Formats: sequence, C-alpha cells, structure tokens
Amino acid sequence: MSYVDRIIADVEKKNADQPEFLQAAKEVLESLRVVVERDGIYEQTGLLERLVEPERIIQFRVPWVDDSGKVQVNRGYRVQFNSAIGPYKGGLRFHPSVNLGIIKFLGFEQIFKNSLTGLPIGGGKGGSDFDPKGKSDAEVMRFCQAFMTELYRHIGPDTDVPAGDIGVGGREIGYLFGQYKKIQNAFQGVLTGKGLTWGGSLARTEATGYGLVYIVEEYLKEQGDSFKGKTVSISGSGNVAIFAAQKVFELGGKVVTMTDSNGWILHEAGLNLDTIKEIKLVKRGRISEYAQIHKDAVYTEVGKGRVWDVPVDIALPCATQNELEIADAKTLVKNGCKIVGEGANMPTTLDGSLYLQENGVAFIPGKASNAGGVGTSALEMSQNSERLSWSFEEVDQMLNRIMVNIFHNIDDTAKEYDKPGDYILGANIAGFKKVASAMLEQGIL
Ligand code: NDP
Ligand code: 2IT
Repeated sequence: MSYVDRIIADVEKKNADQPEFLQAAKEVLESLRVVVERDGIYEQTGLLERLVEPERIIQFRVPWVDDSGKVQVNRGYRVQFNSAIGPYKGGLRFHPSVNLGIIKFLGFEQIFKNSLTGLPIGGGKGGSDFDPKGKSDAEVMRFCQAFMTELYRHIGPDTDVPAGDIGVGGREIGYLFGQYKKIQNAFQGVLTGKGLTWGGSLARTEATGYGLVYIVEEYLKEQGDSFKGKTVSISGSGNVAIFAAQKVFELGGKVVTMTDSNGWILHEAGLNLDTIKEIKLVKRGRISEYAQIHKDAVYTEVGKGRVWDVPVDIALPCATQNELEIADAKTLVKNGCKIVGEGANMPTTLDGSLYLQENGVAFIPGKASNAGGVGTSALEMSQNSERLSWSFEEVDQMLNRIMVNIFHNIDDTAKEYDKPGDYILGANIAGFKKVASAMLEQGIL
C-alpha cells in the first residue's frame, strides 16, 4: 500500500465519526500523493501522520446563567492543529451544529490556508455548540465571559490568537476580549476582529468578502475579463456574504441572491445591500424580510428549490460546509456558470467540486479564496505588536496583494504538477510545502 493510502486508511479508522474532517483530510492527502511519493523524506519522518493529528485538542465545559436564572451548559473547543509556521490562528464558531469533527475539519483547512497567506500563522480553530440566535445581548455576554474564563489559559498573542467565524462577530469578540483582559490584567492582541477603538484593524470586517472577490477578479483578469456586467449568486447573508456582495457591486457586477438557514431571496434587478445590512447586521433578522420590503424580489423557503438553480456567471457560496452538492454543480454547469469561488469553508462537496473542475468551471477552493480574512487578521496582529494602526487604504492594498499572490501561487503550482487549472491541487500542495519544510527543519515534534 502506498504511503498516502496507508495514511488515508488510518485516518478513516481513527476518525470514523468525523465525516467533515475525513472529507477535508482525504482531499488534501489525495493532492499530496504526487509530492510525498517523489521523496522518501516525508514517509521517513512520519510527516503525514503528524500533519493529520492535532498538536493539542482542548474541550471544556461552559456553564452560564440565562435570563430566567436557569443554568445552561455548553461544550467549548479549541483545536491547536499545527504551529510549524507561527502561533495557532483561526476563528471561533458558535453554532448548534458544532462538534469536535467540525472544529477539526476547520482547523485542518486553516493550516494550509494560513500558509497560503504568506504570513507567519499556524492553524487552529475553536467554538461551541452555543446558539446565539434568539439570545439576549446579556445572555451572549455571559456566555462569552464563561467561554473565555476557561479558554484564556490556553491562548496568548504568541501562542494562539482566535477570531470570529459563524456566530462570532464584533459583538462576541468584544465580550471575549474584555474577559481576557480582565483575567490577565493585560491589554494584548490575543484576538483579531477587534473593535476599531481598541486595537482592531481597519478592513478586517470587510476582508474575507473583499478578498474572495479580489482573487476571482485576478482570475478574470488573466482571462482578459472583469466583473463588469457579470451576474453573481451568493449564499449566506453574514459577514462574508455581505462584503463579497459589496465588492462585486463596486466592480460593476450584479448580485441577485442571498440565503440564510430558513430560505433564500432572488432579486433579478440586483440586491439592495442597504436593506440586507439593516436586516442582518442591525436587526439580526431573517432574509425573508427582504421580500416584504422589495416587492419585486422572491423569497423561497429551504427545501423548495435551490439557490444554485438561478442562472449566473459566477457563484460564491458564503454560508457553510457542504451547501453546494453534486446536483447543484450540474445545474450550475448546465446554466453556463463559469466560476465558483468559495467564501465559506468547504461549502462544496468533494464530488461537486470535482464535477465543476472537470466541466470547465474555474473552481477556487476556500482555503485559497477565503484566506483574506485570516490574512488581514495577521495584519491586525502586526499592528498590535507595533502599537500602530494603518489606514483602510493601506490594509486594503495589502489584502489585495495577498489575494493576487495566492492566485498566482496556486495557479503556478497546478501548472508545475501538470494539472493546469486544478486549483484544489495547487492550493493543497502550495499550502503544504511551506508547512512541511518548517516541520522538517524543526525536528520530530
Ligand atoms: P456569519 O455568522 O456572519 O454568517 C453565516 C451565514 O451563513 C448566515 O447567513 C447563516 O444563516 C448562514 N448559515 C450558517 N450556518 C448555516 C447552515 N447550517 N445552513 C444554512 N445557512 C447557514 O458567518 P460568516 O459570514 O463569518 O461565515 C460564513 C462562512 O465563511 C463560514 O463557512 C466560515 O467558516 C467562513 N469564513 C469566515 C471568515 C470570517 O472572517 N468571518 C473567514 C473565512 C471563512 P443564519 O443566520 O440563518 O444562521
Ligand atoms: O475561517 C477563517 O479563516 C476564519 N474564520 C478567520 C480566522 C481568523 O483568524 O481571522
């Protein structure tokens, strides 16, 4: 049995109850076949065995008191996956679907994504099965304080620097930071995505969505094309989706869809982003409210048709994992979609992504295309270290450069391995190489 096959079999055996982690690990391992089978050093040093096993997993109890005075208990996680090239870095997700397998898949992806940014950050991820939906502000605050009361002992500005993800935005980062500062009696850049008056970086809020559009723009540029006049479908209506849409409109494209967990809207004339922001960022409401305000928009409940049925030039899945399935991929191809850029982490199923790639769609995988968020987090860490803050334009320009570099890195790597246009392979190999050489140089750890 080949080295890669042996590792895949072992990962399957040890993690049979973690389908998302298996999916992410197998995809990467398949790409690495050509690299590790050319050079015996990887097998000799057990590099893949070490790569698929987190350096540390922390799981903890999070007890908190709800508004009625009742004690609630949630589960908290932090997976510190790989610190070969820098402190663990990655978001926190608060969503009822969170379990260890989900956090491991996200932490694993983060290793390669962070490597692709070109900045010195290792891979980690955390979160909780806490559901912020329907909770009062005070409940969210008490939960965040309880979560940090345990997490603080495992993180630090040179150790592990969490940030936001699904269900964790500016409000949650504020409560988490406040509790860390109180316990440690130290004002440190231990989280990113902070408020702009207390160490946050300009453009971090926009960075993931903007970065996604910048990398797609670079691909279009290579084709002698641009976003001008392109119709775009976006899923999700959170941080990533909203700022991706904003940049698409700025570059002359038209976004016609958004979703949330209850349903989706289609507005052929082009979405009104002010309405979306009011519903989602201010009122924390449902996307269905959009169609009550804009009468020419259509709302469809989950289960009654798919957002990917809408004919578009470009599709940007920005909600959650495995939301774009093989049947959706077939519909997109049939309707003439030319580009799929992943804003979310692993939003496309493996068979879906291979189908897109094999049928002439430029498929840019999340670990490359959504790296602008964590890249800008690393820029926030730099600003915190030098106790300075850079202008929006400076950070935005650096973000753009990071995304352009990632595009050429994955594009060149795909060509180098005789798979031009295979950005899954390009991203996995390019991300891996830097981490692997750091691991080899640092000895068996
Ligand atoms: P938000 O919490 O701001 O928004 C998430 C959006 O996705 C909401 O519209 C939400 O709908 C929808 N959604 C979440 N879970 C599900 C689900 N199970 N089924 C259907 N819809 C769902 O999160 P972000 O925008 O920050 O994150 C979106 C994606 O981008 C995630 O995959 C995240 O890992 C990834 N990402 C985020 C980065 C960041 O900087 N924030 C960086 C890189 C990647 P509802 O409100 O109904 O729950
Ligand atoms: O998936 C991701 O890259 C994020 N949620 C952002 C992580 C970060 O540390 O900014």
